[in-house]
Amino acid sequence: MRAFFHPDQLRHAPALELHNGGFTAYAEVPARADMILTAIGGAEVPADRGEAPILRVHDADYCRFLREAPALWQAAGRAGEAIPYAFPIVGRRPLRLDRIDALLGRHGFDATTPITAETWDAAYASAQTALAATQTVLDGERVAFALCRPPGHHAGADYCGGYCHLNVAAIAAQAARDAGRARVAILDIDYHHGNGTQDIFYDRADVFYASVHADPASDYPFYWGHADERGEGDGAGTTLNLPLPQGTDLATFRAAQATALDAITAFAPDFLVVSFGADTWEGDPISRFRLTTPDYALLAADIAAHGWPTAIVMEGGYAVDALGANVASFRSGF
Ligand code: OKS
Ligand code: ZN
Repeated sequence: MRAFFHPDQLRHAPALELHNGGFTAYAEVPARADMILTAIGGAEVPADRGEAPILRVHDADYCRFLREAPALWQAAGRAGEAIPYAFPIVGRRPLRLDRIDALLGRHGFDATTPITAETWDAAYASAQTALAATQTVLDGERVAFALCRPPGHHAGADYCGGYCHLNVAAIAAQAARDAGRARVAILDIDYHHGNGTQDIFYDRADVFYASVHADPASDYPFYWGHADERGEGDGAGTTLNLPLPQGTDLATFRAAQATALDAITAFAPDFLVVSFGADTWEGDPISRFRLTTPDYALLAADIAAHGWPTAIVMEGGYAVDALGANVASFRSGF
């Protein structure tokens, strides 16, 4: 299976995140990518397809914000990485916002996703990696792997959060649509709900979003991912959320994934994007499912059995020493 990765993706490396009332070491570290690269024997550098496919998903103002926030932060006299602290909880009126702190709260939904001077370039490269894998599959390969980091599924059209800035799965799905694939499905099997991906396609009938994840009653991102969120307008019925309790093991996870695959089968996609997170692993430091390394090959084989042309994009997974083996196991199942 061809794999893609750009070295610029390593440049996003915040030191700290605000979590549980204090600063802790940032969990989404560049070493995650190094471990995966070593385990899978390297990856190809993606071509640069420019900003246009990113702007098919994200607002231009938001992309400008990601590029300019570090300089505005510095101009305000701040050291370190840009982190929000005030959020527009009552609606988001189209106010003209100049103050960096207002912009950070407007375009972010948590304090755990710092923006550094390197963030835009790394997120841009991560998006190019997703686009390269997508193009490989559009050109006829059965499956391809995008070693995306920073990850993407918490990022919406105009907001970041959950270590995500550009929604690589959504960018891949939209690129497949723009290449003429009429019906695209996204299967999200990261531990966390992909709220950004859901939001981006919530009112669209042409992109189906199915997610298996930890119940938002107990886990981040808390405000999305409940079973009653099913899409709206033209997209009514094209969102499927399957929340599961902490402690979930292979049997329960596999059954939920089968339910998602049945729904995707009924949708009859001509392209699939898999948002793959290895934070469902039993030893993940921030998650509470109990999948084992060999389980990933079984889950992947269940997906592969459907035969859909598939681009896999990497999302979470924070047990750095186990990450390479878990990704290798998932790839082997295809
Ligand atoms: C920990 C709380 C934030 C969790 C972010 C989850 C990132 C992830 N500071 N999403 O799939 O893995
Ligand atoms: Zn996750």
